[in-house]
Amino acid sequence: TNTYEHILTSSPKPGVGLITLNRPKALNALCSPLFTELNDALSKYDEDKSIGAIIITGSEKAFAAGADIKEMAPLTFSSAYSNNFIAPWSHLANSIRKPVIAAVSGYALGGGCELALMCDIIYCTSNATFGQPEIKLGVIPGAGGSQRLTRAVGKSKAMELILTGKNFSGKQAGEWGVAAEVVDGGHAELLDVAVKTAETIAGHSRVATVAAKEVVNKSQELSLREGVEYERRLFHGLFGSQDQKIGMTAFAEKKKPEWSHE
Ligand code: CO8
Repeated sequence: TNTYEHILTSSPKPGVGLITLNRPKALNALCSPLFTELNDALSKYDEDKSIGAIIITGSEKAFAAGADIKEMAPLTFSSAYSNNFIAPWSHLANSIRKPVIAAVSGYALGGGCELALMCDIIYCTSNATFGQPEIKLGVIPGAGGSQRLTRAVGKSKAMELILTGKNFSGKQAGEWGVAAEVVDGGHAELLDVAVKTAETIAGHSRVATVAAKEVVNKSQELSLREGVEYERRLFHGLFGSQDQKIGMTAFAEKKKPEWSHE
């Protein structure tokens, strides 16, 4: 039901948009056409009023084995700089307002790891393989890895990972707080957990959900005092939504809220 070449889209449950990276011959290496499609699918789900949460996943073998090395190999500084190579990857982090869950099994290396780190919640299997191996290719992470991984695991571990290029396991990702949960089992079990969480999120008020994502993300950018003030302003703002009245009235009446998403 879609016209994409490198990704699949579906809705496994009401309110849930699932994007599956599907370039198996290259272990879902993130070539530019794949990213164009991913951005398009993300934008469509973000605009779709029936969708409340989005999942990005890959296959059992690979979430994504990185940016496409064969595409990058001949790049020059001038062309990378002039064409702002990799900049379109920021669409997910900068413009998508609904919550996005990464469900990672197999390889999440380089740009694949960075893609997962751009998502709001990461779930993985214990034998998922994360890493920033760019140093082994003579470059460095280019899609936010040095910043987001460092915020996720702290400076010393991030330095070690980025300077050695060594991988870390899904189990470690869980222990270090990179992943919210390490799911027992394989890709199917992982996807079940991701879909359940996405369903839970999609069952909440869309207005509140977008606000919640926005304020948590502000914690990564602002000082504590600015962040707390930002949160309070948005909290105040939500008293202007219909869903605040619906949610609090339903609680008092011991009913399930029927959100207007307004
Ligand atoms: N790009 C292009 N093709 C790839 C990539 C990739 N990242 N990863 C795998 N492939 C291809 C292989 O070339 C191979 O193709 P073919 O069959 O035509 O030879 C096919 O996928 C299957 O791969 P393997 O045969 O290598 O599979 P294995 O199971 O033996 O190994 C690995 C799996 C360990 C994942 C191995 O494929 C590998 O090491 N891949 C590269 C991992 C990597 O280095 N990723 C980081 C890339 S750099 C990056 O992401 C930078 C992101 C930010 C961009 C900033 C730029 C400025």
